[in-house]
Amino acid sequence: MVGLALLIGLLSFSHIDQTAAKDVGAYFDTKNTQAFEHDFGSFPYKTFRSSDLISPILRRPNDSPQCHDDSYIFLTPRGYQVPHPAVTIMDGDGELVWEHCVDGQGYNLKVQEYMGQQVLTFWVGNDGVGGHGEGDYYMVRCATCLDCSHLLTTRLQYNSRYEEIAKISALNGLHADLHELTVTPQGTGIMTIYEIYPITSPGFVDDTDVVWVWDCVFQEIDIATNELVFQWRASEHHSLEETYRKIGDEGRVSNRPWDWYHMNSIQKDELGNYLVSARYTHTITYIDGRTGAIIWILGGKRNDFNDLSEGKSKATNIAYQHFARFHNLTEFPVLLADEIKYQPTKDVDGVTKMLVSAFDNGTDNEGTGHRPSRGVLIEIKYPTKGPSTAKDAYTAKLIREYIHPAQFISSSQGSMQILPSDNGSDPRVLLGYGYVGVWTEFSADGDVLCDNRFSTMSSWGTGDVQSYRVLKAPWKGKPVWPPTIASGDNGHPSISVSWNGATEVKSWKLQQADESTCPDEEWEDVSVTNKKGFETELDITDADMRFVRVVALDANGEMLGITDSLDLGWEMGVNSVFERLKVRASDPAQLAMVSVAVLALFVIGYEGFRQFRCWKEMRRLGYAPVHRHSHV
Ligand SMILES: *[C@@H]1O[C@H](CO)[C@@H](O)[C@H](O)[C@H]1NC(C)=O
Ligand SMILES: *[C@@H]1O[C@H](CO)[C@@H](O)[C@H](O)[C@H]1NC(C)=O
Ligand SMILES: CC(=O)N[C@H]1CO[C@H](CO)[C@@H](O)[C@@H]1O
Repeated sequence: MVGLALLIGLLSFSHIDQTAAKDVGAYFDTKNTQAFEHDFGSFPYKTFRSSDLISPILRRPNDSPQCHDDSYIFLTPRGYQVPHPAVTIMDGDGELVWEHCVDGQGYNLKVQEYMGQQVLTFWVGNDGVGGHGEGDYYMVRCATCLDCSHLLTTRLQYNSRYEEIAKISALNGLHADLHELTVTPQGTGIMTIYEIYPITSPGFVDDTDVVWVWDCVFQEIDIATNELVFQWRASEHHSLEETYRKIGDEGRVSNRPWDWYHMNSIQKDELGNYLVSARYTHTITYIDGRTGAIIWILGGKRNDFNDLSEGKSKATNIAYQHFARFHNLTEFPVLLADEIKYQPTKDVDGVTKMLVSAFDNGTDNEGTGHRPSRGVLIEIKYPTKGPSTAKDAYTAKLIREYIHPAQFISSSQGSMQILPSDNGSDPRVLLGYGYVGVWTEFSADGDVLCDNRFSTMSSWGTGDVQSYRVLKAPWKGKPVWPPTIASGDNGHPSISVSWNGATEVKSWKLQQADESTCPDEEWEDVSVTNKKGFETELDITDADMRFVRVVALDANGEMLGITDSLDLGWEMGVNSVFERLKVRASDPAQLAMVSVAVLALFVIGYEGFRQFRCWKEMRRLGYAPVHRHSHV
């Protein structure tokens, strides 16, 4: 894997100038398609003055007001041309909100609810172990915590606001994989795990009795107590014959395991059962939460569903799919209005009807077909109480497929999220294209509403710029660290201010003082500027004292945080003193006082300088120690 990456790196060395990521500078016009596609490598990005973070630049060939709600975008840009992998939040305008650079690779940034609180979770670790990862999940809280006493357990360090509250690791000596961590309302976390595992299967390949596989396990862990609640192992329920991935020369020895299943998503439903997606068996499997037994399988060689889809596109031919999720029919009140009339609830007369969504069919090295990647919305019907042999007891029907107009194939990763509507209309559908640095929002009917590209078209399919998933959610971030400032000069003196992670800042108030250590009441207000993007530039023409700082204000004008003070230099300080002298000098008495003060200062200064010279001379001559010894 690493070797391959190196090889690709070497091969692409000759044209590295075109593909390398480049800074677009402070005044890039994001509507300049030509420049975006050709002038800044495959990952055009922006740098800042007040922060050393970098922000992806978005090109948006389609943009509709419908996508602009109060939600934020959660992604994890990485790839051969991304300068450093980072978990990233952007706002609806494509402006950076939070970026956290990780040590290793970062995947799977999500907003989840833990113990009634909105938290961020993401994975950090080594993803170079064969298409999956070995690492840990981190949980970070952002909003102000009202009652956190329940988090004060030994394993959860109590911390507020963008600080780690839990590190969630796999148990039994295993490592958490990057594909999934689902936090449940019961305070458990369910994660994917890959383990090298011997499977006794004489004659399966060559003359060996044992096939070494990357087996897939999921563990459900109580986050507060770190106890294992449930564990499930793929090879105990699916057979090796179900895979579509050829064994090649793998599987004979333990250090060359065969990646036969490749679990990539898990959801637990309100009945306590699990929905699991696996790439190489092309299966979405519904699993009994008590026994681990398979209830049904959608797709793959053991598919239980009779495909009722009309037309060429089918429901049960999913392949290499990701991010399988259940939905109630009522989530699509308009699209499924007729269905809902007959099936207003999930179960009617012992028959369950649900929707399953998934990001479907990226190619793979050995893939042959070239159907474009798509999001699928599938309606399934199955007997609520378990196995039935009745005809059409299990049916599946493709309700909608969502295909990007560029019809590209994302050969790995990807996500499909249903964005709930709060006004009775159908939800929107968000596809993150994984291996291709694009995310797109569709209407429920399949029309593209907004297309967001953080990589150039020429880099699609190269792995230069990727994000495992791209998700959208409301979020409130109130960092514990202060906002930061830096000075600069773009023709006129200015300072820039930003606050990594803060979502509630509406404006910035510039203040000034003669001393950096002034108590708060001695800082004078200079001006207020509305926040504009990640970094806002403040004009300081009106500032005339030596030190400035910036106060972050929320929509009500309440203070959220203050930067450190910035020294504009002694020149500004002297100017400011002279300004004041000029004003006061109009009064003869004050003029006399000031003159005396200046004279006194001069005398003290001169005396100090003389003393200093004496001391230095003494040291040079070696007299100083005598003075010290005289006390003995
Ligand atoms: C609901 O809100 C969306 C925008 O988010 C808008 O396009 C749609 O027309 C609204 N529908 C109704 C029924 O108000
Ligand atoms: C579907 O609706 C039921 C209530 O009828 C609810 O308990 C369940 O969580 C919903 N499922 C999903 C996937 O939203
Ligand atoms: C590119 C790719 O993975 N194509 C597959 C998509 O799914 C169809 C149906 O299962 C396969 O035939 C293709 O090979």
